[in-house]
Amino acid sequence: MTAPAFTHELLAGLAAGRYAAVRVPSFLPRERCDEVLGALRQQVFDSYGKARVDPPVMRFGVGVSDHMADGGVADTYWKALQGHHESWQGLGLSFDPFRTCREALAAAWPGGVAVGRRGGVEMGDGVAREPNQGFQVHFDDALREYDGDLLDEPLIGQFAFNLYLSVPPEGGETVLWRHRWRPEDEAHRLSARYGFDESVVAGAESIELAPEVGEALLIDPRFFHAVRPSHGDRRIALGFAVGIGTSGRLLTWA
Ligand SMILES: O=C(O)CCC(=O)C(=O)O
Ligand SMILES: [Fe+2]
Repeated sequence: MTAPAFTHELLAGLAAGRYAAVRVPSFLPRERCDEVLGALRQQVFDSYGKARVDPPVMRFGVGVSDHMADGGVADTYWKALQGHHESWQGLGLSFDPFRTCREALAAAWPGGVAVGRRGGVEMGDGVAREPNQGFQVHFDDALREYDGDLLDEPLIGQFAFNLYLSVPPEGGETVLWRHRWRPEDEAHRLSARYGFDESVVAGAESIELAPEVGEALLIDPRFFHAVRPSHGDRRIALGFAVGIGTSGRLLTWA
């Protein structure tokens, strides 16, 4: 579904499986995209843990996936988050882009939106990700990645939010398959990595989305998805995970 704004009906429809993806073109005005992108272009990006994320993906900010330990979250995450907030504040932006994104979701969701907490402490609010060589076929599901609940509040649904700031003239498509993880898919897992061989989605119906600058995209990341390699320019998106909590609130984390 492509729409001028996120609405309750669109988010509910995505959670229920009525829609594969919800896109809002021109979600962020061009001046604001340029402001964030201009600031990010001055920064040196880190890369995700190279053993797990190969081909490498660059990022600015801290994501919990690099700090998973024994089915939980390592102390290193909470320490790294301090640097994360300093780095983002250091960009000197005139607005908080993650807050802007949360507010747009809150306007579409009666229960409101908050940054999720674990052990009473706020999780990270989002990252800038740059998968120039693509993301392998994978799914994201906090219920499978962590023992018990990642957040203090259990989740009954999940979304992945992306806001595209720079897209390549060629490549960089997001591909989504009508296929959710099942045990036999493990045979297709690439060893020690987050991804799967593309044979895992063989025969499944798919949709390919070429992102545009300023567009926001919500998907249910429990469906297998991938990002194709980019050609000709950087592919930079702001992203965070969104859960539907049992209280009815949306809870974000990165
Ligand atoms: O960059 C994208 O379009 C999708 C990235 C992704 O894998 C996610 O948001 O879970
Ligand atoms: Fe993903």
